[in-house]
Amino acid sequence: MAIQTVATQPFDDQKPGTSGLRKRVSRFQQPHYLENFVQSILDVGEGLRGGTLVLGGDGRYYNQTAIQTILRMAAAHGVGRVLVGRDGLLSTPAVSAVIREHGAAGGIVLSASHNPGGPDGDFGIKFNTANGGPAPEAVTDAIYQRSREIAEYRIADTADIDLTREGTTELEGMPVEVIDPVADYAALMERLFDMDAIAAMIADGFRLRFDAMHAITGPYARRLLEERLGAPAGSVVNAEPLPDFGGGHPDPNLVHARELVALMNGPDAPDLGAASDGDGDRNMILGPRFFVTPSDSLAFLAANATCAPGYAGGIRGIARSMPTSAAADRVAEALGVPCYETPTGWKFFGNLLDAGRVTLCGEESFGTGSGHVREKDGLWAVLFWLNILAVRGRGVGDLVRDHWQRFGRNVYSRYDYEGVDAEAAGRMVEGLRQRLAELPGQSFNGLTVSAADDFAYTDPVDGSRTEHQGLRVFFEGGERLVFRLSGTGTEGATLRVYLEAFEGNPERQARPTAELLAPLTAAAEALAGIRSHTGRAEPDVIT
Ligand code: VG1
Ligand code: CO
Repeated sequence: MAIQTVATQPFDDQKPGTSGLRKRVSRFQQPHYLENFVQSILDVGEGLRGGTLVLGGDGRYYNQTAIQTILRMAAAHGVGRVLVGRDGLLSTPAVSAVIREHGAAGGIVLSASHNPGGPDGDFGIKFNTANGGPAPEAVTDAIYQRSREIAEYRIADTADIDLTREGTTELEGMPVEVIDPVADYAALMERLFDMDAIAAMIADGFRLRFDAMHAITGPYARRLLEERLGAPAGSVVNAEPLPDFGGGHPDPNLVHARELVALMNGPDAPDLGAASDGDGDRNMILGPRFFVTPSDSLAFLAANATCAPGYAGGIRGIARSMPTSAAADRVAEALGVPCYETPTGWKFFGNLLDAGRVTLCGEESFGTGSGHVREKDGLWAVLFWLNILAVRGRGVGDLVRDHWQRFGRNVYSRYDYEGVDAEAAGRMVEGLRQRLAELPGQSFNGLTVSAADDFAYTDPVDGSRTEHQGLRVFFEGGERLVFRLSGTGTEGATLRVYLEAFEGNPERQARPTAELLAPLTAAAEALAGIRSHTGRAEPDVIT
């Protein structure tokens, strides 16, 4: 047997964050770094020995090297078989779909998602369990513990496997099946949406633009939007996955999806604009001169879910991450279904979905999804929107404005201060945490605090407890501020400030977000002293 046992020493920084382990490529390239973490996953993941492992990534730099290493280690570990996407590609939602469709014990996704790629960019590894979802905290904690004590790993000493062609090869007795990365996912979408109605709308002249940002969703969007639904060639742009995402930042927001935003704000805007991120789980939805906030998108999909065949029977409930606006809560209340508030990160939705308590989930960070997989799903959200537009026959902006009239508008913005000094950011958040108890009754820029806390969550299904998930400050007028530090960055700290106010007056609802939030923005500065702590006058990204 060509299995080698290699002596190694633990690294002390292999603690997974909000979504997997993310580091600079150069860190992953250090001898044994990748192998240590992969061995820790293999040791902790249940049912992998003798079971099926799904493997793929977003095509970023180091994807190809890492895939070959993981295949060799899986063989050495005694994994039963590996399903790997052709060319080593699989989007995050596709990994989830394949795990579920093929009864796999788990999956490994190679991606740092919305973080930039390339030799000087970031790389990442996520582990998903048998339900298709991100490993819950108990599992990621166990992986981290394992990484702290690892002394050796095992790897097959074999040549690279050809991943360019579909079919099965053996690696030290372990079958490696190279699969079409799109097929299972596309079949799932066919079951959920009225593709013929969408195709008819497109044939009728409805125009769309999908920006894949040179990341993983290109092949999926081409297959579904252009080939299946008949959108003209060129409707999907930047469709070729590139190792460095063409030098861009594969984050579908108003700053990084610049070209798309300019098109949608211009005179010849198509009817729908959309973009997705590095690994295909995020989505941004735009109408002509209209940006749909992800929080509103979740609420809108919930209110209109029965338009799509896959949700014709209605939804069981909604879950949203804490920083996400309460727009979805209003819809849940109107529908008479529960709405859960979870910590940031998709891993907290898995139990609620598995228990059948919710159908739709969402985050303010351009993430929406449902029980069809256990991940957020960018292209799914776009198809859902298209299905609703096909049924309702009106424009994006009109429909959202109608939604606000009916439910009121949760005016919302997120400010990101990226790459700030980690100690300064930590001091700011810690200082605020110390003051939480004394805030109620105090006023900032004329807004009086009604309550403040450090968000903690007890999972209603398994009782697990998660603490310190963001500082919440509520005001008497219904406004809310949230402060938290990102768990996905790799350089310094990213401070996120989430601002939310409620506007029930239809006359004022269409006013610009920044104008409606101006008093709260000033209150945030007065309360937290963001400028003096971070040295930043303005955030890097406003969503
Ligand atoms: C961010 C988002 C969070 C999302 C996570 C992973 O985390 O805020 O909502 O689940 O990224 O998304 P953080 O800790 O940086 O705020 V993805 O598409 O980058 O895997
Ligand atoms: Co992502």
